Amino acid sequence: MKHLSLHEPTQSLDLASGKLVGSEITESRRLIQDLAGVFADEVSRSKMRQDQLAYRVQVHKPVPDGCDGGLFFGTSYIEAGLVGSEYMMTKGHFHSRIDAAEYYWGIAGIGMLILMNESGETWAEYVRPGSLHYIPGRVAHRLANVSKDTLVVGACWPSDAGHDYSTIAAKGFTARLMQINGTPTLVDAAI
Ligand code: S6P
Ligand code: ZN
Repeated sequence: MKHLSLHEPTQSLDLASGKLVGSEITESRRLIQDLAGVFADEVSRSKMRQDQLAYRVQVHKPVPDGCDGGLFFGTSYIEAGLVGSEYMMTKGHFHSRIDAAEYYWGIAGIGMLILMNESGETWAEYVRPGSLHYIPGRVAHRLANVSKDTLVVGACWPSDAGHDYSTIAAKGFTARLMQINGTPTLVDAAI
């Protein structure tokens, strides 16, 4: 009987760290060994410690994957560092329901949100604590850490969005975020 009852929430979000605690929260990890073929310099990646953490993602899933009308809420933690000259980054994806949009916001560290439309145009925007990013449908997205601290980014997306990793695995993004003379620079991937 819920009528007139008062409840404590069953999960919490630490606003400073992005940490999610409570029920229905999962955490997944991507190690360097999980990112074969993701970076331009595969030789450098293969020489790194393969069990090194690249990034982890906490997600609050109050409804099942694919549920129509629900929302998921997550925090991504991307480690600092370079693979060759390329900043540590997520795999990146389109959503399987390609029209599904997503919000990102910066919590800690400094990074770049790398975006690519279906025509293959790639651009990026800085992610800083407090920055807010609307990712429209039909735009692939990945996060790169350009700071010396862990990049922490919040996200909210539809529970029926899904992840299409295969398009990126096959074609990649058309530009890569490289450290050139100490500065993040988007470089045409074809060059
Ligand atoms: C989900 C959302 C994020 C990413 C996370 C890891 O739609 O965009 O939670 O899943 O940043 O990136 P990726 O590309 O490995 O899923
Ligand atoms: Zn997404």
